[in-house]
Amino acid sequence: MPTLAARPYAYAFDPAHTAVVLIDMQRDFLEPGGFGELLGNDVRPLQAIVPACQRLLALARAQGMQVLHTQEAHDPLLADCPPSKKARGGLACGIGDPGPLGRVLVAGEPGADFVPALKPQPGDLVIRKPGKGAFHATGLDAILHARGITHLLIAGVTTEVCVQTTMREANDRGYECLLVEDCAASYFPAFHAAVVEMLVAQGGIVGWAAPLAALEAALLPASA
Ligand code: C5J
Repeated sequence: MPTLAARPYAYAFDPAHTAVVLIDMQRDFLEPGGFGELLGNDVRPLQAIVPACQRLLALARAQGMQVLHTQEAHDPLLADCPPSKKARGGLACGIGDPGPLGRVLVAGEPGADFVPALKPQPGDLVIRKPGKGAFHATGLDAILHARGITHLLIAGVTTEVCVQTTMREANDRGYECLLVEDCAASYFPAFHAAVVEMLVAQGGIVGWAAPLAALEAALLPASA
């Protein structure tokens, strides 16, 4: 069974029972004019992880691991968007409003789509989610159970919001989770670093963390 050097200790996983979960790599979070920038953020730290995420997905597909993308987006009527979420931030152009990338965070709009370099490919799964955690109000748990997935390699944006929330939800449901730390990013690099520390603290209270190179070394020993 592949075992990779991780924190707080080695992480063993069977690729046949492992999914790579790529969180919310959407134009609304990574591109100028999207929800992230409308909230006042600099999107460049998120754009910087795209090449590493491409490598992660290529590795996963080559090893026969399930790839799963999440997408934070609401239905056009915002029936799945709590008024509290829409109101948060007091934005002049917020969720559901017409913005530079179409209606903000609405399914089917340009901003809700994945960045071109990380579009889902045949065989990948896509989970649309209305919340920050990918298990909230979705069929994700049932889908993973049906495929016999027990281990999750988690990546995407943002580390302290949707990535961390999803990893905590998964941990509570019994999944063995590893954050691929250089395939995740925050608008606030200090938040990213702090989250990595808190996930692996106390003996891995939420799970493991390792860089992509450690995963590559475990799966492609010649690259080590
Ligand atoms: C946020 C996310 N930050 N994908 N969403 O609203 O982290």
